[in-house]
Amino acid sequence: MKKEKFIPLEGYLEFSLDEMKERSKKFLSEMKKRRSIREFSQRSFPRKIIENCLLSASSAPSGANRQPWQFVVVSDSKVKKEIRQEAEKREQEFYQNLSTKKWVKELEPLGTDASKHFLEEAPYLIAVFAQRYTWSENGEKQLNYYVPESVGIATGMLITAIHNTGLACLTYTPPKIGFINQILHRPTNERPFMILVVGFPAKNVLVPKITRKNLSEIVQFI
Ligand code: IYR
Repeated sequence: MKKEKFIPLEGYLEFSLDEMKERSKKFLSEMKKRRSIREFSQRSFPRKIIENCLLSASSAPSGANRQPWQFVVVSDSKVKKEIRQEAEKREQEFYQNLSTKKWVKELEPLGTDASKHFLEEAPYLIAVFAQRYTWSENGEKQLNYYVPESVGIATGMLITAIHNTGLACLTYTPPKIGFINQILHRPTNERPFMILVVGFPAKNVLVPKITRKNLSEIVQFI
């Protein structure tokens, strides 16, 4: 190990076991309040808040520390409209298509349909891209590692940061998502991962009555 390339672990804080219990409980109660919403207020907020959330996301671990994520933040109403139009075209096909009939049926409890008005109403859309490969400084093609895992973790951290900030979001994955590259002029090494719709909840917004799995359903201790 080349020790000169290492630095002391700074910023790590050890808590007492009681404090740890308390902190984990408090964080859980905060996270339990996170819900995906589909009705946004049109009220905007400073871009700096989004920038901080993105930097939190970018602190995620990644394969070989390649940080294979790229974000495009859209607040321009013309671009949002274009994304909505293209997404709704594909959603109409999805909701009418016989091959997706069973899938559409299973979505009924969520109350979703082909209308994606939130894409124009929310103040910010964050398009998340996964870089399958990048170019090194000398122009060599470099494969990235564990790309979906890395981008998935970063996106989860972004959602957590957004929630912690006091905003709400929706993880939106339009069918045949490739059109996002054309609209946002992203290169072909970037695979669109999802769109995060970010903003304040609309007044009196309703959310589906869903439950979360309990501990015994999601974990085994061995
Ligand atoms: N993209 C569609 C369908 C959809 C799919 C899943 I999986 C969801 O959890 C919700 C919706 C839509 O957004 O309506």
